[in-house]
Amino acid sequence: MFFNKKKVLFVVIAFVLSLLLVACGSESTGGEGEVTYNWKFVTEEQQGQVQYEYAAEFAKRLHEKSDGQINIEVYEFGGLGSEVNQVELLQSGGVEFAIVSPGFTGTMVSEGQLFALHFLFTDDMQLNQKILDESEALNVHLTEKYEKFNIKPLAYWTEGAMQWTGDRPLTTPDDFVGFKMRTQTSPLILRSYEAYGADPTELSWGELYTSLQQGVVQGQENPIFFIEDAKFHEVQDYMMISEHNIYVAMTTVNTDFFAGLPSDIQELILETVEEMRPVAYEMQERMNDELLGAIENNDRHPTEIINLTSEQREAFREKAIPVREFFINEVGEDGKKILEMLIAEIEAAQ
Ligand code: 6CS
Repeated sequence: MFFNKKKVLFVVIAFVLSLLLVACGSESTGGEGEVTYNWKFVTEEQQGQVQYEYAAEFAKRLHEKSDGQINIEVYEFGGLGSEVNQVELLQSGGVEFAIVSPGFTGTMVSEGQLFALHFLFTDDMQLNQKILDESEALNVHLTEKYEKFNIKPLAYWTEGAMQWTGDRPLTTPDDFVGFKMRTQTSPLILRSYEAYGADPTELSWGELYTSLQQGVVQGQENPIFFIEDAKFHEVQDYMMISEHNIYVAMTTVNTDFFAGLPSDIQELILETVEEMRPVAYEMQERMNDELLGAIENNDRHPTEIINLTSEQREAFREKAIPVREFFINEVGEDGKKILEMLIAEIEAAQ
């Protein structure tokens, strides 16, 4: 009962905030006739984490390039509701820009769920980023699917390889049998864990620390920087270097808003998106490296780090491959074509 009241309050606050934000977003004309733009950029992460730092750098560059004409306020996760609420805000124009994880759009853009497929990308992160940058399957065909929902992905980029944490070692698919795994909001992510025999539960990351601490869920997946910065390792005994997937984030803009901008302003935005590709890659690489060290050296909350062997990863891969068939059957012909094209692109890149 208490939980329900809290949830209702949360939704009401998010709704009121979104109305205020819609009212605030503006374009104004200064004394000498110059237009200034005031936009909002919401992220799913907090200060110091990759998405927030990306958005802050993006805002700074656009402000400088436009000689102060473009002002972007960056919002960290927490103030504007859950990750799913943030996607809704982007669609309605309550914010102009957002970093969105496809894992929170699975019930809307079903084709975007392909990022939930384990062992789809390669083990070479730099190559994976190149594929994300250049893929026609993603940058043309998947992008079209998002645009139907008023979301324009401007770039797909990685926040690093995904690792598992748990209250027990997870080294074989059998270890997942009955395991209460936290996931993002996407039917295919759930299916990927059911393929190992797990019992997955969708949750916002805002509730994850407490849920792990209280045993509501027993484990989760994320890049190392996020595990450390969100302190999940404090309430988990094991971290498996599983690299079963890559974490993909999308830089997105409201489609109608972008289409209504003058072409020179659109160009500035697109140019900045391009500049941010290597910046984002370096940011995640540095944070993942540094924070692995922080987990290793944390004596107060020791975490056993288990590197899965290639044989162990292969056992998971065998269980994960049939989930591709499930994706094809559930998502339909366009999703099948996008996935097949992406697989061909990944093979060609290797
Ligand atoms: O686990 C999650 O849901 C969160 N993980 C990352 C790396 N970024 C934001 C997201 O919501």
